[in-house]
Amino acid sequence: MRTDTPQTIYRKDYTAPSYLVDTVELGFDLDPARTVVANRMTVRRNPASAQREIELYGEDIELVTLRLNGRTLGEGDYVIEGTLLRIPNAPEEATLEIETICVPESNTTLSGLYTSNGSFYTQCEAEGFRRITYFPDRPDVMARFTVMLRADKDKYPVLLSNGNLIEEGDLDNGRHYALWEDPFKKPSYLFALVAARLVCQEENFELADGRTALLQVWVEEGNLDKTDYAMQSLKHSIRWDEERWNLELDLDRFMIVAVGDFNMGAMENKGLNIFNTKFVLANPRVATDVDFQGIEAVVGHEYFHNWTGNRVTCRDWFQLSLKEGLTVFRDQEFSADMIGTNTGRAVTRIDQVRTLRQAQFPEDAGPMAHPVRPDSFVEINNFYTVTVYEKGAEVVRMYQTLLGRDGFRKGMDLYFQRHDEQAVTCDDFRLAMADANGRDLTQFERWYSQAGTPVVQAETRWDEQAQTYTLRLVQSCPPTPGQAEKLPFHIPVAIGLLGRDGRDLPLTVDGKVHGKDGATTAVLELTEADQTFVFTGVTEQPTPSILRDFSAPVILKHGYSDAELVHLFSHDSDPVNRWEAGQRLAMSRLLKLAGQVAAAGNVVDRLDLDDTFVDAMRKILVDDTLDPSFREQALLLPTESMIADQLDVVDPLAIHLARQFVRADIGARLRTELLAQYDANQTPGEYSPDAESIGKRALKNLALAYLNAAPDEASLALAQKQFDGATNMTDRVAALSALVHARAPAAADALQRFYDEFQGEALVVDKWFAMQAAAPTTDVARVRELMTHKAFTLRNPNRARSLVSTFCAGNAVGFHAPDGSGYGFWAEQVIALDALNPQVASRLARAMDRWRRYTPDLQAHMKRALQQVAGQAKLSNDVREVVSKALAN
Ligand code: B3K
Ligand code: ZN
Repeated sequence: MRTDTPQTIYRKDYTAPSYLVDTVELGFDLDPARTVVANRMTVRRNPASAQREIELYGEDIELVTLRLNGRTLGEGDYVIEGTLLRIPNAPEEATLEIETICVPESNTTLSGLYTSNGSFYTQCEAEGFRRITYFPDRPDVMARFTVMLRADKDKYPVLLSNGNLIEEGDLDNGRHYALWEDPFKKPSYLFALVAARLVCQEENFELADGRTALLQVWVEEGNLDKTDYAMQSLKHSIRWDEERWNLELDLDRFMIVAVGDFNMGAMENKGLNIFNTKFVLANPRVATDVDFQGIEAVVGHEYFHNWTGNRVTCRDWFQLSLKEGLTVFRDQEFSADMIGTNTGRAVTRIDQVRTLRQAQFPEDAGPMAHPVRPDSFVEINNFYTVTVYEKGAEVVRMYQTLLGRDGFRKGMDLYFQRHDEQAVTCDDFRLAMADANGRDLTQFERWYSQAGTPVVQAETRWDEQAQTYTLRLVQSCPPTPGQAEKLPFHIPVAIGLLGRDGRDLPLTVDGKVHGKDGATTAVLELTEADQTFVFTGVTEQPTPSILRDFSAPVILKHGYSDAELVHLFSHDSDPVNRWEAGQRLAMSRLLKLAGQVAAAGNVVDRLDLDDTFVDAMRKILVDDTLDPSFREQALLLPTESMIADQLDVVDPLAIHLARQFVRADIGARLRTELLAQYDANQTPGEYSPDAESIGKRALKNLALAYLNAAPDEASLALAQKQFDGATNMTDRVAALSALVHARAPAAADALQRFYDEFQGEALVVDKWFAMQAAAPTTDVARVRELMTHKAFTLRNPNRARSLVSTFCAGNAVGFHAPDGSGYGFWAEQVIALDALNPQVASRLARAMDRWRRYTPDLQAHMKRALQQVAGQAKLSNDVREVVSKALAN
């Protein structure tokens, strides 16, 4: 917790490290109240640096001794300023021996070495290693690590660290030891240790080159019945990386450890991935389909980091997207390949587009907007964002769209060939792509340097006489903090033209014939601010399907008529744009209705939903030729946050009421069809998280939700019956949530029964809190009451998020109560959490990001709450950065 003025760090100020570290030997005497860390490292001057001082970082640790080449250094030999320890006049080469003490049991930040349920875990990315020992804790210093762990054998029977186990044995006083050695050099942020009472599921797995690797999934006793899916996902990940990228596991042993107290999803420490239990533990009884999918994606993601992140790492934290954007792209492709079918791939793509619109576009339009490769930060932990991750993945995807799959693969191969075991930059990646394909990707760099979501405006004209179709694309990008003017981006625009019969027309653009091999999508390259493309041989007035597969993270504007959208919604061969047409139809209705509700003073009165829209939805709903998973996506309305994003003045209640009206009206008018789909998409028999079953359950449960949006006795009974008879968590929570959202009289009883049955399962209790936090019937008073529940604690990130963050970020009606009580609650919780865990607090703080967009009354309340937090004398850099950027002009 700091009280000094936070410092801004700039990318342009990067300098090479003054000293390099060749080897590090760490010795840990683990004790929750007083852990002694002995660190011996060999360092040498970096020829690439003009700086002559050794620079080490340390935070919240007590320095006991510091020796240089055997000589103990005294006060005058080194300088400590804040977190920086400098040793001037250091020799070219040196052995440094440093002893420090830390207190894991009182480390509530969950960064560095901490205890969870009595056992030891670490989290070092981004700058947690300095909370363990003094070190040049920056990603461009890569060293070989050897780690000796010593701890009480009874309490901590399992001692793990990175790499290979070299030796283990017993010591005096009931203690034991384990010696680990990581054969690869790595930056300190990838260091990890675990000392715990755990059990594991393990397996020997044969790699492509014939070697076998030992795979282990470590969990607390009692959770061994929930490790199968993580293990299976790990094996699939290893195989996929071999087959798609020719990348092999480079270790003899690969471990995953699940821990209940964890700030984010998981961490890719070399050979010892540490995971939030949420992304490991699953069986049908406790985990939903979405949980299973999350596990596959995150296990994949962390495993894929072994090459994109670990073998090739980041030069500095501004380059974070080099590893995160690329690894998200890889995990997205993995998930899509695991499904295999075309629609399956498209459904994963639609999900990605929804995430961008739900979270990234708002970020890009708010006070925390930053480029994929930021230019500055106060606290790097604030930059593990949807922009760096998800928009970063879109940027990587655009290379593949521009270069083709083979071209992209060549670029990847060259990237590894050039940069294995190096710490590099986003530019290095871009250059590998360019060089491997003989392409100039200079302009493409702007995707890394310019923030904000580009807007592409499309105008079209068909000339019957000349049989030409002209497409004019005009791009612009709104200003973002620190960037008033933007230059044109290099945007791949995938396009197809639909004929009157709904089929794709053959394409000839600017003299180039596309689709020789039957493909009827062309990838246009928009590089100018205003550019025109001419299609020739167009014999009929087409309907344009622009930005197929969401070929770029932009906002596409085009004056589509309802008739054109219905045509696309019924026929587009590109499933993503087919879905998109439905979203456009829905959005125009939602915006109009929200306006009407607001004008009537937030009363839902005489609203009307047109037949065109309802009929279009009906047609998709009953179309058995379409996968249920696609139909479910097509029937999902844009979220309240996506609607808000379209408005200059946001009235959250009006949006909610309008959206509820549409849901209820669809529920009532499509009752027969929804019931039929409910019956047709049952998945009897043993639960399986395969894509087809997941799709069926999703459509069935969406039908249940629609039916209960305007509930009658029969729909409520259906939900109750599903709740009572559910054999898996997906169906159970869907039914419970239908009852809760319908304000069913039986909801309270169902919630209680749910809690009673699952109170021993922490992850299910999180769902129980989250479901209540998100219900529009839940107000601040109810949240406060839930906070007094014996199962609630702010100290566990998952639990704090399940109730407090879900309410603040996922319950617009309750949070934006007209009296400002939601904001007062927010301020209180941000402050309370900040004292415990700045990273979790700072995430919560972002719930107020877009406060300037709300109605004047709400804005005034929000500003007061922000000022209340900003006015705290003691605040972490994390929260300080977020609230001061929100308040800045
Ligand atoms: N690399 C970690 C995230 C670390 C977050 C530090 N605040 C997980 C991941 O992206 O795989
Ligand atoms: Zn990652």
